[in-house]
Amino acid sequence: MTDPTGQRALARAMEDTEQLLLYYQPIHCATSGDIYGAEALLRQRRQNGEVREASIIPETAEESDGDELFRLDSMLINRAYVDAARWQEQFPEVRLNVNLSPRELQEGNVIERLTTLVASCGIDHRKVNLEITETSHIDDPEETMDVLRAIKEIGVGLWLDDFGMGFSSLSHLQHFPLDGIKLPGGFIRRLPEDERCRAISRALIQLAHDLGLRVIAEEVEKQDQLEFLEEHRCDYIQGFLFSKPMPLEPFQRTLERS
Ligand code: G
Ligand code: MN
Repeated sequence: MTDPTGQRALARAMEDTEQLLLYYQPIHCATSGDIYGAEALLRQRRQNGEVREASIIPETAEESDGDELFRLDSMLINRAYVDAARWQEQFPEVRLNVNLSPRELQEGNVIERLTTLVASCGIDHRKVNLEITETSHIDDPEETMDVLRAIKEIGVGLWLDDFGMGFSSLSHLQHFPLDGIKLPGGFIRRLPEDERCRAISRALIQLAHDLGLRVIAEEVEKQDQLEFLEEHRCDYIQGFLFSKPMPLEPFQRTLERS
């Protein structure tokens, strides 16, 4: 359902460059603790100056017509690429993880747009991972597969976000040309005490590895969660235990210190 008030707020926010911000949350290698990359996360500055998650904006954008969503996605991916080009001058191996709206796979000309971005900021496609959340918009008709294959061909990494929640499908693991999956906070939160969360996390890590994929655990907050994930050979860790999302400059300082 469309929400005209939300859409107006989104349109206003997109015009005001101070209002929508990108924060970066480090993703650490589970074995060495080194920074593997960072996920670009959308934040919104409220009228009182406070910076918070921009929760209504992505939803509003998902519900609005394609153009608005693509404009928002383009703007954010564009900014993230420019930021990553800056840190990669000094730390070329530190990846950028960006979230791509799954609607782009069906309606947007993603490849052209990614290629244009690369030409404008000089970042290497192989240093970028696209995170895609499976929503009702993802099907696996040939069209989506063709786009995913083309994305892989230019060298960009493909990850399924929040795997196991919502519209996740094992057939996507079977057919999509993926590099990895992200284990959602919904399973991590109750580790290690909850038996079902233990079983699900363990099985998903094992399944991913058997398929030759890697795993990033999200929202890791506690030492005993980290220990469980290490024990089960999870590849990468993201979450407050290591660090909160932060603006570009503190992220660069974090890289310099690491
Ligand atoms: O798109 P994705 O599902 O990856 O978004 C992750 C969200 O989770 C971000 O909005 C981020 O601020 C939030 N987040 C990141 N780390 C933690 C954490 O350790 N705990 C909690 N509760 N939230 C987190
Ligand atoms: Mn994500």
